[in-house]
Amino acid sequence: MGQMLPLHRKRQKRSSLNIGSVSLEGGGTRGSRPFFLPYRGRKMITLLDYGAGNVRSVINAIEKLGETVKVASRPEDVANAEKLVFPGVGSFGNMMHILKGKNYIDPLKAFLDSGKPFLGICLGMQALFETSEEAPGVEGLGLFKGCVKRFRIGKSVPHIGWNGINIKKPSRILTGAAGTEKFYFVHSYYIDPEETDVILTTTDYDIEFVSSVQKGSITATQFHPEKSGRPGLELLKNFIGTAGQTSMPPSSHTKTDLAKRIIACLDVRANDQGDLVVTKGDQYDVREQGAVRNLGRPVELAGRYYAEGADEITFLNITGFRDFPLEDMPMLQVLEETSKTVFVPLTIGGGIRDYVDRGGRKYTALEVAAEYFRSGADKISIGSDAVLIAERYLKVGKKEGQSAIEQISRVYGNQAVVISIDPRRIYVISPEDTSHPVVETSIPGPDGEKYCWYQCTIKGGREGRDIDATTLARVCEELGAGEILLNCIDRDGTNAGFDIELVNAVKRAVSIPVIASSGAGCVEHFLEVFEKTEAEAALAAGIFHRREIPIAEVKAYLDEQAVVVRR
Ligand code: 1PR
Repeated sequence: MGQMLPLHRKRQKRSSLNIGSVSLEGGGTRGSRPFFLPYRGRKMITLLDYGAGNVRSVINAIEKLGETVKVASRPEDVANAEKLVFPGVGSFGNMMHILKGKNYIDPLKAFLDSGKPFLGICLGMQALFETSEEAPGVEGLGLFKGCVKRFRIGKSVPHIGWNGINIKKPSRILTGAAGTEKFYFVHSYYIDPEETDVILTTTDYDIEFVSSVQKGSITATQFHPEKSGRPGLELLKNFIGTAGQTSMPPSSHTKTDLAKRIIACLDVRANDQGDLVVTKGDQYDVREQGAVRNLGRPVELAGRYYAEGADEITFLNITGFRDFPLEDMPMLQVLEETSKTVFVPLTIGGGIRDYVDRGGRKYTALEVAAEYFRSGADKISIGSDAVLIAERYLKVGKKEGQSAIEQISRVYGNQAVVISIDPRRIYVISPEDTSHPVVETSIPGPDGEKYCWYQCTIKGGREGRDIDATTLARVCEELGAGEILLNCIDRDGTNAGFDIELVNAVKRAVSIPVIASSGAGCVEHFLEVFEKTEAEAALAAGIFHRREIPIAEVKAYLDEQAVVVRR
């Protein structure tokens, strides 16, 4: 677990596909003012990477601010650091196990005692506490008294998305902040400090939990500044620099709300000319007059959506089910390039499963995922393989611990594993006509059928399987998935609105967040999905690619209708 997988050392071959060049300032400018000027003469930032996740984004964010990052590869690097950033990823037990195994514990404790600047992010903050419910019996660094607890709340867990902060004391790290910004969170556990004077901010998600702490030169946040767009980069800038006084931002929430996320999705594949393009299907058919629809270049489009306010960007390699994603690596390049300039979460899907290459070398899904995380992905999404995994689980009747879902979630955490479901409606006259759970539908079938079940498909909708979407979602949650990306073949590309009945059926089956996808055609469709379902996010592709409705307009409309969004 958490081992440095050998694959990345072998990555020399670059893609022969043209991914398009980029020069992006997405999110990096407001008006004409470039807000990230290089910080000269600063002390180099040391980043502790214990090899279990996406630290690329933190490095990219710091480099975007003009600073140089040295990645600690030995305990001495931590001991000699001037400023240390510790982005934790994965699980508490795994993290402490690796830190111990690599002899980082003592130098880390010494650094924390030294009075030199330290920034812990997410698990890197939880590590500072004594214990965690995530790994009973495993000792944390114990700098702060208190423990890390699991959310036991009436809302979906993990807590994923953009939420605000209630600021509890003055600090330098929030210099320049208005106090009303939202930051990106993704976690199932939260800290419970015994000493209340260390609390810098709290956040509300059914309960009020501590979302950052500060003591002397030590700052640590549950949210991810490197994934929080402009306010996150401002916070990192304050950590890196020395400017700014200890002060309170002009305003602060008294109670915060998790925003409904608007996600832009880029279905990516090679066209007949060998260019990697963003395409878009109508009910998964991406060809128009025989040619693959070309709606733009992946990196450029991702940059545009970041600048326009997308809360998250999803790339789906739609031919991943038949190609080996690591043989020719265009998607890895797309991720690497995108994550240099796009500071919101990136999800990548397509082809995440075990492989045997032409030379007979075996690759596990975990290795494929590891390569994506190293290239800048925050979450991976599993489509076809999840269906086969669930079918096997139902057949065997127990967890075997070997599936892609189990392996990847064990190393990278549940929140990093998204299940992309591609269902289509199968109409029946009565519930007795099928063994699958049915929905009584307000949209009758072609022969007036009043019931339907949602059949899962694999290979981009080409093959229907004998399992329904609600069962798939439930089983995948049990195996360790942290989120569901719920497509709908019937609605994909139709502009007819989300399939509300489908979203409700799946949402009822799971306690993890659900992203409603497919069919968005106007701003009212986003309102409908948030009013009529409990979906945490809505994803769209066609309307954004074709510039029919900008993301900002969707958000402005939702805001007017009192739906909480990040603006
Ligand atoms: O099966 O693990 O290799 O993953 C393949 C992934 O590629 C799956 O997540 C699957 O959903 C996706 N995929 C495969 N073939 C297609 C296709 O279109 N031919 N795209 C495809 C799925 C659906 C959505 C789309 C929304 C919103 N795309 O992601 O973006 O439906 O569209 P809209 O707003 O225009 O209606 P694996």
